Amino acid sequence: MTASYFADIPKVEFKGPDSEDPFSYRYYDRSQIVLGKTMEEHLRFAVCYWHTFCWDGFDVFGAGTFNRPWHAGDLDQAAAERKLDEAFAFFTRLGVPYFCFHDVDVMAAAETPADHVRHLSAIVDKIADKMAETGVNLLWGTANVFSHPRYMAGGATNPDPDVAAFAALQVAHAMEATHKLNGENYVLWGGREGYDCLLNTDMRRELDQLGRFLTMVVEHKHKIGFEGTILIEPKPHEPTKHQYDTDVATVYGFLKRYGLENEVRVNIEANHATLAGHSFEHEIALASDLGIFGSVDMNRGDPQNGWDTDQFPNDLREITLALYYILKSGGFTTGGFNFDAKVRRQSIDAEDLFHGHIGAIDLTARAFLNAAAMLEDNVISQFVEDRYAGWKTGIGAQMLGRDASLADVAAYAVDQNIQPALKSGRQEWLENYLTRHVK
Ligand code: XUL
Ligand code: CO
Repeated sequence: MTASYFADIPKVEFKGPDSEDPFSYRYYDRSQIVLGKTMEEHLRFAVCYWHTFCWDGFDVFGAGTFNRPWHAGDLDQAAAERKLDEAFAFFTRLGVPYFCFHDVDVMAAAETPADHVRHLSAIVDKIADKMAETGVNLLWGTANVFSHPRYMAGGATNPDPDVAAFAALQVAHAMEATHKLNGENYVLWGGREGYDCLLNTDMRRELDQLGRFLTMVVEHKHKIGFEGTILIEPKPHEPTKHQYDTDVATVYGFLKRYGLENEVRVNIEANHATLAGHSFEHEIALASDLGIFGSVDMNRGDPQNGWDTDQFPNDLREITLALYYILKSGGFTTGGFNFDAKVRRQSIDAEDLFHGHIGAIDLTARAFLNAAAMLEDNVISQFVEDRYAGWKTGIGAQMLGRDASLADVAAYAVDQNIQPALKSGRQEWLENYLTRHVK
């Protein structure tokens, strides 16, 4: 057995905020108790397989730059196993409790349906052994129904039902693999479920195909006894011009239309939120208000670029706000923080993969501590509570309780000769409060 690609990297341990060691955590102390639970239990960090172990650094203008040993040659079972060994060497050195994968990330390449099933099942047994050996668990599994050329016009929304059938095969088997590996969630990201050109697209039909497909996925989950959460990951575009699962609000409307709002939640990705023209915290807060908050893909975009750059997060203020709304909603249940992030194409060394993850883990832990302090002193919640206090009694309560019609409310306004007083929204004061907590 050859030495691990990561052999020179030490196990990353917590050494406190003053540590000068780049391979240490300064804030992520997994056993520290905060708000009644350990940091590890709150944050539930996961490494994604695809960016870290599958991508070789290629971009649309140039070939791969990384030269990882497991990328040499065909992606057969031996290469898939080498990649698996290295992935678990990475997870354990980093000290994360979870990982996430797409079917095709982990298995030997397959072209036919029968080979797909065989190759996936061959690697799932090996993954199970690795998980048992290391104690690293599966946060979520998913199927890649967007990369293969057959999916160029979509998976479930394809004009050709045989392509949808191939997608069904992949999703059924990826969900069964997730179930077998005790995964806590199953994710659906519809990268090509959308359109490039409206002129060749029957949108009504495609939405019905997608609704039916998702219903079958939910039925299959119950049939096989998978108790994890099904998550849709919204994104507005890229690779398609328009993606149907645009953002949290759109996904909620879609789920309601097909009667699935109690069955499916969302996996919110920071860079997808910003591509949709929202802040990361907006998407989190809305999902939690709608009762569909599930999990998070951590990363960031580039403010000057209009695509999904999937960089590791490094903005403490942004992530503190995200953590605040996650904690306010009660925190994760089956979800967690998956780093759907990749090092830059010039960051070619093994250690670069560590720097990316260590920085992001520490940033998230630090943001979590900030957010926990904000939650404990209750200033924002109290301010918001007071701001809407009028709705608890009088005409506000009558409107909400449906005791008053529009005409009743109009009559009240005249009878009482109401003169609503202007009240400051205190935005700057609240922003200053947040700034004080970003530390
Ligand atoms: C693509 C993306 C995916 C999903 C899983 O933008 O985020 O990697 O997270 O398919
Ligand atoms: Co993602």
